[in-house]
Amino acid sequence: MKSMKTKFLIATLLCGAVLTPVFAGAIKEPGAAQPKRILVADANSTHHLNLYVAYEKGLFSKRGLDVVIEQTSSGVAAVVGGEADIVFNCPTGVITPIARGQNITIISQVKIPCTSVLVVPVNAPIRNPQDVKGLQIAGLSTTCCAVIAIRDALRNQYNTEFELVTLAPGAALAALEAGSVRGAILEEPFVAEALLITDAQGRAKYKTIFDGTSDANGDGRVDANLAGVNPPCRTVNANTNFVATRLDDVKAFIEAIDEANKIILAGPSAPDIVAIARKYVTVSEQAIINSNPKLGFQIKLDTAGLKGYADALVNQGTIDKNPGDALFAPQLKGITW
Ligand SMILES: [Ca+2]
Repeated sequence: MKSMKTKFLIATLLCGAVLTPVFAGAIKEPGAAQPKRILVADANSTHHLNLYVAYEKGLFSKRGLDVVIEQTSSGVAAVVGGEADIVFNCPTGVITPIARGQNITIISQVKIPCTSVLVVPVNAPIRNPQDVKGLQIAGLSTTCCAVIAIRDALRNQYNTEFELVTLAPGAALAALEAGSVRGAILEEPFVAEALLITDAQGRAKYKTIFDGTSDANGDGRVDANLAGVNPPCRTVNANTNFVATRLDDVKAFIEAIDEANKIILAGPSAPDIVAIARKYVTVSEQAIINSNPKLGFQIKLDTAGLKGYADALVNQGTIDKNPGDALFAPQLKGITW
């Protein structure tokens, strides 16, 4: 418990350290005459495709918003510090600063469900959840929603723990290929990318397990999804002062995202949508085509599911108390929750 807190603190400090130069040129001066500018701190992901579609198709600009998307891996810290206005992020990474009283709030869902699953070699000797005990498994971080959910389920339901090797998705795939990890918790489109990898005979090298659709032990029964049923994925999160002082712009931003959601859902693998995804994320075209239909974009917050993540963070000792409805911006009640 203590080590997790310490690790989080170190990560936060590191984020702060790399953050400054990224946003140094983008900090808005008080009273500067650009009331419609919204700075989004973003770490490229097809799970933020609605942001890119809204931007590329002019859905922000037609509402008079000047949205600027800055790439960074420390977007939550940027929003907490007020250097950026909005960040699309895994909710568990936002619940912690909210619980600590920092200046960030959840304003909208991005999508449901989380697409993260356990990917293993097709011949892996893993038939039941207990078989992952002690194995080295790659995952994004200890605060990734899927990693938390899967670890919680293994610990509580199967009295089993694996050894998490913290790796970004591309590195996790490489580690799987090198045989240095026995499995990886991946999300789309990296799951799709892994499933496209074949051996010299053209046979698939990897499969997904314990995902609610497959049967790892061959007993004829589909195995439960260790990450839960329809676990909520990313949320749109904003600086609390920004929401308080720019509510009309916040509402226009959410409206543009909602319009982008409808465009994507009407044709998730349409050529223009796939092209936008590939402009922001380095992944194969086929993986985008295969995975985009699994991305359930919606603005309505899964408040129960998100509060459930807060419970998991309390259980693992990351936060002291579940903020409950205080996770969500009160100004957006009746709109996104
Ligand atoms: Ca089974």
